Parts: sequence; structure tokens; C-alpha cells
Amino acid sequence: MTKAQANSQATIKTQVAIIGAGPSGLLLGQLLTKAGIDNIILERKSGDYVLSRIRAGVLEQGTADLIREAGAGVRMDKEGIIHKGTDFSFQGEHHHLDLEKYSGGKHVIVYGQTEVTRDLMDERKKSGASTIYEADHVKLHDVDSESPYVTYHHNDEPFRINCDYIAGCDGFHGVTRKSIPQDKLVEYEKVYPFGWLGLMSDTPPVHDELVYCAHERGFALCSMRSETRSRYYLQVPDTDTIDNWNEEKFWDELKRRIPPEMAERLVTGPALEMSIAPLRSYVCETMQYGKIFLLGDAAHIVPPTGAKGLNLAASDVETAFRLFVKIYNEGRTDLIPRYQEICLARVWKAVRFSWWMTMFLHRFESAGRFDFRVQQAEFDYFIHSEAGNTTIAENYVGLPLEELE
Ligand code: RFL
Ligand code: PHB
Repeated sequence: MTKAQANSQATIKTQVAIIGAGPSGLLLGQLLTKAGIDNIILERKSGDYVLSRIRAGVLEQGTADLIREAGAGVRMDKEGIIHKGTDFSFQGEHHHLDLEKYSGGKHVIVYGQTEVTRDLMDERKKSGASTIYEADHVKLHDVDSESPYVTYHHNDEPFRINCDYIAGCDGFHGVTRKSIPQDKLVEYEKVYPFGWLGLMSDTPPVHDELVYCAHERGFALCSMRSETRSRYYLQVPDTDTIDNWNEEKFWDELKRRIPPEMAERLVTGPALEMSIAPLRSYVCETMQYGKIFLLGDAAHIVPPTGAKGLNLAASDVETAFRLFVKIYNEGRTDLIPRYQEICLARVWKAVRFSWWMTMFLHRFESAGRFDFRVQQAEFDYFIHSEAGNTTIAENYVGLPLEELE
């Protein structure tokens, strides 16, 4: 445990206590450790459990740069696949969008969240910084005082961490946001009436770019993790559970929603994983309170249609990290209010884009014939206009992040 000192009361001292070892917590921890700022990560689950969650697949260039800065980019640069374009289909008609051309030369990298997490875990292990997995009953105390602390149980033993700041990287259902007084929380939420059923398989991807498919039967997405591993999604009603589905039914439905020439060459195979994720937009504008900072899914959730969740988490991490460096190296606590201002400006733009992509591409049960024709006209307009291509491309590759000062 670097710099942190344990005493006989099992009290540990650190500068930043990080709650959650998902990508936000691990990335922040790695950057802080490299900058000489002591930190401890508390994670409720085991490391293997964290790695078993299949989630994001698309990294913006800014996210990739931050992962490199954290010293965890070597495998990403070797195995990640650069995508200079992305594809759309409407009722089976296939269109290519040149991301590079319409975003001023930018691209995205296809590299799974699981692999990002694994690389960050490996680097953390090498650095000797402390991560406590299977930390139970994590509780935050005196968060608006000069001496905040965190208590938890590990192997049924109680522990206490005295710290300067608490970084809540514990996802949507975490404990950190719940530790902010309810009357101080400013929240916004929208729940969509459907979810995404995802299937991962060791089969070659059906296309060399991602394909976002709008169809009257519902949305579908063809994605990938490598040249031999595919990831596909289907829009399903929010009332569906995994018991409503099996692999054969999944592949049959996918073939109906993707362009016919792709359906013909689609290689199917056994599912490595199948799960349903609900779709929601949520923003907690109180991203900082007392000594607490909220980062990533702890502060905001977007539907996955814009591939923005992990990338927003990374931009929160970048802002929090630059702020902690200013605080510890230059005593600049006056910059603390900037955290929320900078993050929210980017968050709301990504929330808007993710909402728009969801409305643009999904089938709404409540929509009538008129709405469907308007959706078709909107698709036609966006896909065939320079302005339409530009607005999708510049949002998809990621909007810029403001500096602290
Ligand atoms: P995480 O990953 O949820 O990690 C939070 C961690 O905190 C732990 N935790 C606690 N630890 C201690 N004490 C407690 N009381 C705790 N409560 C919780 C949890 O166990 C967990 O380990 O949040 P983080 O780090 O902010 O990362 C956010 C991303 O995971 C998320 O935004 C993305 O996965 C969203 N997302 C996508 N994002 C993209 O940028 N590009 C994509 O292509 C993309 N695709 C997706 C996605 C999310 C999806 N699902 C499942 C919602 C595709 C899907 C299907
Ligand atoms: C994924 O590969 O998991 C993925 C890709 C793009 C998205 C959402 C998910 O928009």
C-alpha cells in the first residue's frame, strides 16, 4: 500500500478514496498514482466479476489518449481496431458514413471495456497501489467536513479510511451519490420503453464497420470486439426477460433487421454471453458536494446508441485528475466548482446525442404511420446531406473538453 499507513485500529490514511473499480475508478486511480497522489480503491465485487461484465466497445480518441497517459495503452494500440467510418441501414438499405471526412480527420477505436479494465487492473497491480475487492458495507461519513472518512468491511473485519476527497466511481447503483443529502441533488431522468438484448459470439463480424440498423421490427446493431469476435444487439420490449429469448430466435430476428446482403453472409455461432440492458437517460447535476466528486455512471447514464457512456466517464476522469493535480501541487481548491461546470457542459451534449440517436433509430410502439414516415424522412435527410453527416460524425467521435482554466 503506497504511502498509506495502517495503524492498529485498522485505520488507513490516503489522499483520495475511490469507490468502485470499474473503468472510471481504475483510470482515475492509475493517473493519480502516476502523479504521486495517494489513493485507495474500494470495490464491492471481485476482480473476476468486474471483468465478466460485457459492456462498451467504442473508444473516442480522447479516451484512448487518457488511457495511454495512464500507462495502460500498449495492448489497446496493438489490438484495438481503428474505425474511420460507421454504417447505418434503414429498412435494409445500407449507408456508409465517413467519420474521418466529416469530423476533420478523427476516428474511433473498437476495443472492449473488458480489455480496458483488464489493462488498467494489470497496471495497478504493477504500481503496487491498493485495490480492496469484495469490500462490503461501504459508508461515507462527514463528507462536507475537513475530515471525511469511509468505513467498510473486508472478510468481516471493519476498516476505516481517512481521506481528503472521495471519488464516487461506483456506477448508477452505487453508494456515493446516495450519500449526498437528497435536498441537494438536482436530477433528470428519462426511461425508454425498451431494452437491448446483447449477444457475444466467436464468429467473424458481418461487416468491417459497425452497422446501426433502423427497421420497422425494431433497432439492431452489428458490432465487434475483434476480427473473430462479434457483438450484436436487438431492441426488445422492456417487458422481455432473457427467458423470452434463445440463440436461434436471436439470430433469426437479427437477420430480419439487417440489410439482406449482410443477413446472407452472417456467420452465427454459440453465444458466449446473452443479456438484456434497459435504456435510460439520467443526469445528476450535483456532480460535486463537499469532499465528494461523482464520476461516470454514478453521475449520468446514457442509452448505448451513441456509444458515449464509457467516453463520458473518461472525460469526467480527465477533469477530476487535472483538478486533483492543481489542488495537490498548487493548492488551487478555488478551482473545485469548475469540475461540475466543465463536466456538465459535455455531459448534456452527449445526453442529447444519445437521446437523438435513440429516437432516430428505434421503433416506438406508440408511433403511428405518420411518425414512421417522418422518421424515414429524417433518416433520408441526415444520411444524404453534408450537414447531417457532419453533425452525426462530430458527435460520434466526441466533442471537445474544456480546460480547467
Ligand atoms: P461501472 O462500470 O458501473 O463501475 C462501477 C463499479 O462500482 C462498483 N460499486 C461499488 N463498489 C463499492 N461499494 C459500493 N457500494 C459499490 N456500488 C457499485 C461496481 O461493482 C462497479 O465495479 O461505472 P463506470 O466506471 O463509471 O463506467 C461506466 C461504463 O461502464 C458505462 O458508461 C459503459 O459501459 C456504457 N456503455 C458504453 N459506453 C461507451 O462509451 N461506448 C459503448 O460502446 C458502450 N456500450 C454501454 C454499452 C453500456 C451497456 N450496458 C450494459 C448498459 C453497451 C451496453 C449494453
Ligand atoms: C458495443 O460494441 O458493445 C457497442 C458499440 C456501439 C454502441 C453500443 C455498444 O453504440
